[in-house]
Amino acid sequence: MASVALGLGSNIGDRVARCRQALRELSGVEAIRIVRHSSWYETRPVGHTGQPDFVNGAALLETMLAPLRLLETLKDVETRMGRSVTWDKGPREIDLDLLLYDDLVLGQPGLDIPHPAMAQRAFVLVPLAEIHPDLVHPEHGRTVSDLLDDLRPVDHLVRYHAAP
Ligand code: PH2
Ligand code: MG
Ligand code: MG
Repeated sequence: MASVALGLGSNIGDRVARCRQALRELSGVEAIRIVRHSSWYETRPVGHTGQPDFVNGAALLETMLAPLRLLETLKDVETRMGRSVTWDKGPREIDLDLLLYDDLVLGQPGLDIPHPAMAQRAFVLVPLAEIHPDLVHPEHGRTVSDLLDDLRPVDHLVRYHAAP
């Protein structure tokens, strides 16, 4: 059984409903258990700023699926939920990102674990710190809470409030 941190995001349509729906879909998968999830945070887009605000959250899962199988399952749910192709890092109905998988460090085409740049993204770290502040990033050897503290003075790009 592996412990997984998942990042969720949406910036098209009813964003909170889509994130909740994604968790329902995942909990319907036999080999996945949702342990807990964060509040939903409204965040300004990072990167391509000319797109709608996101709702972001994080969840902890337990799974019997190997990393690549889990990735396929996440893609399946994204597709089933009608994710359309816009442009790279552009607006999306739902984005399910595999952030951490136990303490695995893996780099292969199409799958990097830990998720690249998660340590620099407050829209990932704030929700993750809410549900598991002591989780250790295996490359940085630092907890989510410490990574977030490192980020705070420089990150002015994202604003947060727990979405209703
Ligand atoms: N995802 C991106 C690019 N930019 N910005 C915010 N606030 N939230 C996201 O989930 C996000 C983003 C690409 O996956
Ligand atoms: Mg993403
Ligand atoms: Mg993604």
